[in-house]
Amino acid sequence: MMSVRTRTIVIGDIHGCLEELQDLLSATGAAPADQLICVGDLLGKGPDSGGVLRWAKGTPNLRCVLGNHEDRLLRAWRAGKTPDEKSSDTETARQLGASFGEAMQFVSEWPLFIEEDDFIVVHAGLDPKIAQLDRQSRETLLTIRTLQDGKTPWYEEYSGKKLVLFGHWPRPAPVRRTNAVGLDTGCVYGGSLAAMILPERRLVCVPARKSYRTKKDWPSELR
Ligand SMILES: [Mn+2]
Repeated sequence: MMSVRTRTIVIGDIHGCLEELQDLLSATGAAPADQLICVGDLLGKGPDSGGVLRWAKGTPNLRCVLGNHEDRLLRAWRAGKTPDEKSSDTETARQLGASFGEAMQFVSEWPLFIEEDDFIVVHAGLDPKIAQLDRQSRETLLTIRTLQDGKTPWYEEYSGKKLVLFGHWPRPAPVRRTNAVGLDTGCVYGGSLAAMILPERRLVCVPARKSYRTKKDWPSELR
């Protein structure tokens, strides 16, 4: 009998792009036997955060790490406020509608990282000077892009053996290094939605149907 090895499909920042998510699941041939992991920022900025959240809740083979957008929504929810810090959060809450509280309850269970024998999934990245994952600060895990010089990407100094899969920093193409893979390819800005299939490390990207943000909101990396 042939042994069937479980695949893990790690998915980049979805930001409410439900149609592209469905395209990506088709392109990867995702099946219930696969383990799915999202790098966080499933919600916010994009067209259908409610639909993406319903998909997440209804997908038992999925795990998610927390993204900074979910974290900001959670903080507002815990403070008993409708998010108003940024207009895109207000729009996200509107898309979630009556299920906002239920959504936040669900998201509040997401961890800051997932560590397996041969990989780590985290939203933004790691401080390369700190070897232990559980000693990384919440702020770092959710938001790091560069080191303190403001220009060196954190992963250029990361020397760990374990592969880190991350999102948070939209780029025209995935960041692909021996021990770090960046999967935010700016779908919500009209780029693409990326996934990496493990253990073979195959990248799959599907193009965005359109840009869901006006050009003035685009990060400089995508202009
Ligand atoms: Mn992010």
